[in-house]
Amino acid sequence: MAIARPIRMLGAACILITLFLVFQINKGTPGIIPSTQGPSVPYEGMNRKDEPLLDPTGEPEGHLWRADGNDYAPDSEKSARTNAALISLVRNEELHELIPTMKDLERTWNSKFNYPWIFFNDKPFTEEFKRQTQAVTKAKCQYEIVPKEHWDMPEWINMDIFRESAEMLKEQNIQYSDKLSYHQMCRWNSGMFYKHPALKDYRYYWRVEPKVKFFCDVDYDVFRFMEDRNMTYGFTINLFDAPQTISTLWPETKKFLAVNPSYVHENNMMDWLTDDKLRPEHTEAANGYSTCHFWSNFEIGDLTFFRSQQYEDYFNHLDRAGGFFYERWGDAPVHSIALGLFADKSKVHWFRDIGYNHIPYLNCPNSPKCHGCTPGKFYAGEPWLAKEDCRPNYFKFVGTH
Ligand SMILES: Nc1nc2c(ncn2[C@@H]2O[C@H](COP(=O)(O)OP(=O)(O)O)[C@@H](O)[C@H]2O)c(=O)[nH]1
Ligand SMILES: *[C@@H]1O[C@H](CO)[C@@H](O)[C@H](O)[C@H]1NC(C)=O
Ligand SMILES: [Mg+2]
Repeated sequence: MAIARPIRMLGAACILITLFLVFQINKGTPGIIPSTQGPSVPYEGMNRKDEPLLDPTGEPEGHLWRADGNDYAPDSEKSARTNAALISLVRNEELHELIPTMKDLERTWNSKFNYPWIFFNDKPFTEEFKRQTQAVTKAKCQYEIVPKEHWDMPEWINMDIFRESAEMLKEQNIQYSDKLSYHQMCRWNSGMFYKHPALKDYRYYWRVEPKVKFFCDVDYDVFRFMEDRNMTYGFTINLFDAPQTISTLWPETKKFLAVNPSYVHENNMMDWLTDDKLRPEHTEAANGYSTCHFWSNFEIGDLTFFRSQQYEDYFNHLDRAGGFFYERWGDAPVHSIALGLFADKSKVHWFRDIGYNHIPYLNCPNSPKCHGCTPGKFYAGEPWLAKEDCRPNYFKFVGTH
C-alpha cells in the first residue's frame, strides 16, 4: 500500500527530530554527570554561607591616617594629603546624576579629607556644570578637556569593519555595541586617562562615575592607606563579563605574552584569569579567559602601574589589534588582565568596607558605619544577576584581602 506523500514527509520529520534530540542530550551529558573537574550544576551565584559581607566588617588593619589630628584643610599648602585625586569622565548632560554621587562621597569620606576633584570631558564643560559641582565640595575642582588625539578613533581602524561588527554584536543584544563614543570611552579608560597632562604629578586616583552610590562612612585616608602599603589597585566588585564583547582579547593577550614572557609577575593572578571550572562556557566563549574582572567604574589605583613599560606595551598591542572597535573591549577586562598578569596580587586590595552601588550590583558590608543598603546583598533586580558574581573565584585564587 502506498503511503501518502504528506505522511511520508511527517515520518521523515519525526526521525530527524528524534536524531536531533538524541544528539542534544548527548551533547549535554558532560554538564549533567558530576565530575571532579567542576560543578555538576551551573553556577548560580555565591552561596549565602560563604558571603563574607555578612560577617561584621571594620576598618583595615595597620596604621590609618585620620582627619583628627592631621591637617586636611582644603586650602592648606602643607596638608596631610598625598598626591591623589578623585577623577571622573563625565558628560554635561549627566550633571544631575553626578551631583547626588558627589554628595554621597563627600558625606561619607571626602568632606573629611578634601582631595581635589578632576573632571574630564571630550567636550568643554558648561558654566552650569562647574558651578553646581563646585557647590557641593570644599575641595578644589578642576575641569579638563580630553585631548583630541586621546579620544579620536586611531587611523588604522576601518570604519566599515567597525560598523559591520557593531551590527553583529547588536544582534546579540550587546549594549552600546554600535555607539562609537562608548568604544572611545572604553579605549580612553584603558590606555589614555593616565596620560592626561592634568594627572602628570599625581600618583593615586579614585575613579567615580555619575549615578553610583556610597553607603558607608570611611574615616581614614584611603590614598594614604594605599601609599603606606605600596598598593597597586583597589576594587569593590568582581564580575564576569559578556564573552562576546571580548572574543579575541585573551588570544591577543597570549600573543603579547609569547613575545614578552618576562612581563608576568611571579606572584600573579593567572589562576583567577583562566579558571574554567566555575563558568566553563564563559571561559570557552572568551577563548581561555574566565572573563572575571574588577568592575572599573570604581577603582582606586596607582598611576605608576599604568605608566609602566609593561602596561604601555600591552595597551599598544591591544590598540593595534583593533578590538576596542571591532569588538567591544571594556577597560574593566583590560585593566584586570593587566593587573592579573603584571601586578603582585598581594598589592591588590578589596575595599570591603566601602559600601558601593553601580546599577545593578552592590558591595554592602555589615557595619554600623553603613546606611541605605542591605549587608551581603550583591544585586538588585532579576535573580539571574546572581551568577555574574565572580568573587568566589577571586577569594579562592587571590584571597579576601
Ligand atoms: N565625556 C564623556 N563621558 C562619557 C562618554 N561616554 C561615557 N562617558 C562616561 O564614562 C563613564 C561610563 O559610561 P556609562 O554610560 O556609565 O557606561 P556603563 O557604566 O558601562 O553603562 C561614565 O562616567 C560616563 O559619564 C562620552 O562620550 N563623553
Ligand atoms: C612598590 O611597588 C612597586 C610595584 O609593585 C615596586 O616596583 C616597588 O619597588 C615597591 N616599592 C617599595 C618601596 O616597596
Ligand atoms: Mg556607568
